[in-house]
Formats: sequence, C-alpha cells, structure tokens
Amino acid sequence: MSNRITFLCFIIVSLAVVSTARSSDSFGYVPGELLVRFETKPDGKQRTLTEKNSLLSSVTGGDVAYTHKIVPGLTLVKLPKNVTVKDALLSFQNLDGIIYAEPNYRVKGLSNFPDDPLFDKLWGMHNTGQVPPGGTVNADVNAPEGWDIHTGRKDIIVAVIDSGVDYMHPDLKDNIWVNEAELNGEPDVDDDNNGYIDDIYGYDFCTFGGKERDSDPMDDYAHGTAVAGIAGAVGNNSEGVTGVCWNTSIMALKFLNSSNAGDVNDAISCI
Ligand SMILES: [Ca+2]
Ligand SMILES: [Ca+2]
Ligand SMILES: [Ca+2]
Ligand SMILES: [Ca+2]
Repeated sequence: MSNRITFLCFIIVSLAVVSTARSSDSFGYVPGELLVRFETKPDGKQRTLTEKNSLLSSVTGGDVAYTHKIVPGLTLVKLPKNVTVKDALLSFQNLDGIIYAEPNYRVKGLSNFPDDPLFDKLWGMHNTGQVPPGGTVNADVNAPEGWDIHTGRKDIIVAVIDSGVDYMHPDLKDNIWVNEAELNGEPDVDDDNNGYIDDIYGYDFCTFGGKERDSDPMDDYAHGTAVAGIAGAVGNNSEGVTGVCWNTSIMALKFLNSSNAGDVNDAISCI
C-alpha cells in the first residue's frame, strides 16, 4: 500500500517540477528590463551611477533604474527601445565588471488551494508546519503547485487494489469509476461481457478464509477507502479532504478481507 502512495507522491512531485518549468515559459519576463549585478571596484567601493551607465553604454546601452540594497551591486537596468532582452543578455554576460545579468522574470503566486475544510490537516500535500505543531515546513509533495497546472481527469482510471472502497462515501462518490453497461444492465447478467457479472464499481476478488468472490467491492476494513481518498477524494467541494487528484475515476478492487488479510493470487486477479 505504501508503495502506491509513494508512487502517487512521485507523480505529483513531477507535476510540480513541470509546473515550475512551464511557469517561466508562459509568464515570461518584463520586456526592456534586466537585473544586472555589477562587480565591486578594486578599491572595494561600488561603482557610481555614472560609472555603471558608462559601462552599459560600452555595449548595448541602458540606464540603471533602481539599485537594490540587499545585494551589493544589484540593479534594475532599463534597456534602450531597440535592444531586446536576449541581445542585451548576450552582451552583458560577457562584460568585465558585471557578475551576472538575467531577465526580470515574471512570477505567479500559488492560487489553487481547495476549499475542503480538512485540507489544513493534509501536511503531506502542503506543509506549513501545522501537524504536528512544529512540523517541517515544505516537507510535502507540493500539491498546490501541481494543482496550478492540473487537478486530474475523469477519463484516467485509478485502480485501488486493497480492502475495497466505500463507493458511497460523500467525499468519494463523485470520483468513483462506474461501469455504465452494468449500472444500466440486467442483474445477474454480465452486460458488458467482460467475464464479471454486475461489476458496477469494480470487483471483490477476495477468497481468503473461504470467502466467495462477488461483484461488490465495498470496503469492510476502511483501509482501501483511505487510500482512495489520498489518490482521489473529491477536491474543492467544501467537503472533507482532497485527493492528489481532485477529479478522477477510482475503480474499487478488493482482495483484502475484513481483517486486512488476503493472498497474492487474489491481488493478481485484481490486476
Ligand atoms: Ca510545498
Ligand atoms: Ca461485467
Ligand atoms: Ca449486470
Ligand atoms: Ca473533498
């Protein structure tokens, strides 16, 4: 079970990395501006404004518009109208007297926080040190960063192979996979001809301790439901928690019995 949770974590971490890369592409940078850091002079002093502008005029030109105090020599440079950021970067980066130059990148604050009332308990998604008090800030999967890009898709089915799933749970029912052919079909008939009769929400493959297989994967141990919630509790629905995916289709496949015991053969059958 923990392997599956880890796998989900990897997915969302990957999403967050993609998110960062895409952000700088899609938001871009402020045209006509560069952040330029000037070297300290050999005598240990900073260049004067005139000296800085003079250095800039030796290449593309430009004017120092703002001097930061927190980083010695760091300035905002406004470029002449006919000079692109790209061209100025090439010139400035190879110029003696300049430590570095970079675009004035636009950035965007995280906005996609769900309204689920228990979201603040989910430190694995977004850790502000809230649980337990004094927890490690940002020891999490950066879920909000991922949600700025994507919150999931109904057409991607997530199979939860566990003790079953409470497919009636108020914070899961809208994200449960449904086999429409069986839902609208005949009882005791394999309507979609897939080898399983009445597999509406998934299937119960558990035979442990002499139990019979059947079409109802309702959770009777509560572990599979918790796993399903991590993967795909409905997000931003003002209810309970949220899953890594706000929207998804969870297929309930049961192989563990009501005492959380099962066997490998039944687990394979779920797959
Ligand atoms: Ca984080
Ligand atoms: Ca069927
Ligand atoms: Ca049927
Ligand atoms: Ca929810």
